[in-house]
Formats: sequence, structure tokens, C-alpha cells
Amino acid sequence: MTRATAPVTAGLLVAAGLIAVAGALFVACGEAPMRPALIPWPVSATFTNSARVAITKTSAIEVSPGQPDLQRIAHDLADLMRPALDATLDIREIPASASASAPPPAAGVIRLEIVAAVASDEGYDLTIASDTGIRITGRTPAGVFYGVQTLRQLLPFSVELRGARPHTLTVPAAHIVDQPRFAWRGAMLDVARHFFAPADVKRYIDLLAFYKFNHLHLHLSDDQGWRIEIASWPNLTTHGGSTAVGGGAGGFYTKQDYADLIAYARDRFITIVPEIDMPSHINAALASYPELNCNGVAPALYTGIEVGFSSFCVEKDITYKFIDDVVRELAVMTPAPYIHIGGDEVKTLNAQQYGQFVERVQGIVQAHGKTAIGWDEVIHAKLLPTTIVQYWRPDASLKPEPGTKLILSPANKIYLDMKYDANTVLGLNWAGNVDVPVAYEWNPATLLPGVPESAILGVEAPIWSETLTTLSDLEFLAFPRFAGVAEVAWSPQEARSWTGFRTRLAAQAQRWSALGINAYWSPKVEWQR
Ligand code: TNX
Repeated sequence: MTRATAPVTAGLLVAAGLIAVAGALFVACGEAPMRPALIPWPVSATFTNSARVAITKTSAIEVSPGQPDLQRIAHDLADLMRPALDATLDIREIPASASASAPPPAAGVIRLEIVAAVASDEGYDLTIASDTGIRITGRTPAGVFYGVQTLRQLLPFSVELRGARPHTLTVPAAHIVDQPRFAWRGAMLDVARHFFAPADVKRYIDLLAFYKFNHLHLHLSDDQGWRIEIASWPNLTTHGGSTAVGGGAGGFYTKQDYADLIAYARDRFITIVPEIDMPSHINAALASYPELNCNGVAPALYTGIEVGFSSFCVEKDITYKFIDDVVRELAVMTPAPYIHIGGDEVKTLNAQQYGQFVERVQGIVQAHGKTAIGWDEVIHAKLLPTTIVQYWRPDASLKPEPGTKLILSPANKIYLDMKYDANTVLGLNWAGNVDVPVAYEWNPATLLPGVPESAILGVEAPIWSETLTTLSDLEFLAFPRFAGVAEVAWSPQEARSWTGFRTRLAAQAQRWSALGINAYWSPKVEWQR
């Protein structure tokens, strides 16, 4: 039986301006010592029993000099703590004498520091001690950022309350050394079936960052809507973006909206990956330009949820002129190296037509300096060695060429648009129900026979939006499964178990409530509320 203890606030010692108090918000696992409910669980974590270190109004944040990313992370951390502390912590550069030999910070200081010796690009080292303060080191600003996300989870959930009564914040004395298992920790959002406004996408980005995800794949076009401005083909958005599943108003991102989203994501170390799904899932474009159709006639806009019926006219030259224009504009808008070309669920082309189309389009993507990603059907084409394959069909037996990199999105495990159980109103169930343990209890390294861990770039959880219209619908499907996927992608396999995870998940409930997340309170988890 597992439980969370109530916070105990007996002051034990006052050392150099810091107060260590007895434990708060820990979970006990059987006979194991109490430990904080971190998700994703780190590679190594040692907690000095029950000692706590305080952050007060007079604490300060020190950052390595000449690091604008660290300055921004420090400001965001100070903003997070402002309501609880009723103060904005000072931010200053690490004193020059200290940065040379890197002695520990003084008590009361939170130090964010770039240190070349940290083991991996996204790794970090977090030390919390009553005499030497809080120190987060990373080889890169991304590593420091992930260390700050861990610190955020070590803080009491009350730090998330925007109208908190001022109080001292304490964190457990700890030493954590951490780095991710996979380089690609992704989420996909379908903004085509229903459109999600930039503010909603930013909220999703915030939640992704909190759980150390680093890629957001935006499904920007489908039969029901085209959601990204392309200046050379303006009807795509004025007409093709004008509706959605069920006949609602639709919407699209202007280039400015999109640039803002990329910058917002970048500040949280998240790469946005744009997808234009083709040659099928393309009715919105066909409806916008008659000349893209084999018969020269534009079909009506589509607001149902069937798949596979539409296709580019693969024999027409204008199809490739169109794709070249779209990819060229997208490549300019996209600092990241990837453009996703879809390739799924094509029901109206033969194998030869499909293969030739994929090969030509991956060449266009390459000509514009980007790497193509395709849904797993593209494996039937002759792929460039750099093209990335995104596995999704549970019954597909993939035999990728040696060296092909895969992103794993098994629909029967991490399609977060699947219903949790038969009573879930939102979502689909073509891949079965996906309750919380299903999304958590699998090992990417053994999912596909013959595909070793070294071929796996990472894991990505899609949310398709046929049945979702609002941010609150999206949160309901994402939480709590999203936290499980975060741990699958980040934590070492041997550190993971459903029973341990379930307990840590339960301890996150107050945090989600404080953040106003519309989570699904799965009966599979014993929530502490
Ligand atoms: C399959 S996954 C699709 C999508 C649907 C989704 C619904 C994939 C590559 N294609 O078109 O939205 O199922 O779960």
C-alpha cells in the first residue's frame, strides 16, 4: 500500500540563513524510504533523509555569464515562485572567481550553471544542500532547463497557485544526476480535424516542457482543414482552412502566428515539426485548387471523419510544383531540420504510384535542406538513408533497412485519442482502449522484433482531434497518460514499474489541479486529493 504524507513543518535547524524542515509531499513505496514523486523518474536520485532547504525572499538566482537562455530560465523560475514568496528573486551572474573553479554556491542561492563535464547534451546534475544552496548544472541550457523542471516538481504544489498566500518554499536535500533515454520525446497535435488557437498550443507546449518533452509535431493539414498560411497558394487557408470536423469555423496560423509558436516552443527547448499529410488526407487542398485534381474539378470541403478517400493527382506536374512551393515556404518557416510528409492511409493509389510519389516528395524535402519523416507506410518506398519512419500501426510488421531511424507511436499504446475505457465519451477506439497502464507499461526496445534500441530515435504520443474541440477536451485525453509517455521516453527502463509510477502519478494530482488541468481521474490510480 502506498500513501503520501501530509506536509510536516517542524523547523529543525537554521544554518547560514537556510531552514531544513521535515519532509513534505513524499511518497513511501512499501518499505522503501520516502522519496519525492518525480515524473519522469531520474537516472539517479539520492535524498538526504527528511532534510529540507528553504527558498526565501532573500534567496537569489545566479547564472553563468553570457548565457541569455539561462537568464530567461532564471526569470521564468523567479516568476513561478513570485506569488508564493511575495517577492521577485534577484538574478545575477555567477561571480567571476567562482565560475573559474566552480566552488559551490553560497547558502540561499539557486545557481544555474553551464558545465562542460555534464555527461549528455540534455542531462543535468541537481544538488540541494542546506549549506551550499541549490545548484543545477548542464552541458547545455536545455539540460539546465530540465534540471529546473525537476526542481519545480520538488517544490510544494502550492508554488503553482497564482493566488497563493505568501509562504516559505522548501525542497528536499538531494543529489540528482539525470539524462534522457531517448533523444526524441514527442507529442503530436492534430490541428487539422479541429483547429487549436495559438494560445491553446502554447498551453500544451507549457505542459510538454514540464514533463521534459522536446518535440511537438503539428499535423497541419488533412481532409478537413489546411492550417498554415502558404503565400504562393492563398486559397489553402482562406478556403481550405475555413471549416473543421462537424462543420465548425476552422482557422489557420498566419506565418506570424507560426513564428511566435516556434519561438515560444524554442524557449522551452521544444522543436516544432510541421506535417503536411500527403498524398492522401489532402481534400482541403484539392477543394481549394481545382487544377490539383485529375479531373480539374474541386471537390467540396469535407467535415466528416472518414480517411483514405482523397489523393493528389500523382501523374500531374502541377502536383509537384505545388508540393515544391509548400515545402519551400515551410522550410523557410522551420528552423528545425524536419518536415513530415505524412504518407498514411492511402486507399486510391497502387503500390507503384505510392512509392514513386513518396520518393519524389522526400527528394523535394531534401532539396530544401530538410529531412523527411513519414508514417510507417513510407517504408514501402525506396527511402533516403536519412528519412525517418514513424511507426504507428499496431499490426504493421516493419523490417526497416539497417540504419533507418524510427519514431515509435504505437496506436494501441500511446494514441492518446483512444478512449480510456468503454465509458469514455471523448476519443476513438479503433486501436482498442488505452487506459493509463497501457500507455505506460511497454518497452520501446522490445516493441518491434528485430528493431534494436539503437534504431529508435524516440517516442511520440499523437492526439488526433476528430472528437475534440476544446483545450479542456485535449487535456482530458492527455492527462494522465501524457505523464506516462514522458517517463517511457525519458527514464531508464529498469527504473520503471507501474506500481511505483501509479503512486507518483497520484501525488501529481494537486499540481494538476493547481494548474487547472482537466485531467481524467482514472480509477486505475489511487488519487490523493
Ligand atoms: C489514423 S495515425 C490516422 C489518422 C486518424 C487516427 C485516429 C495516422 C497516421 N492516421 O488519420 O486521425 O487514426 O486515431
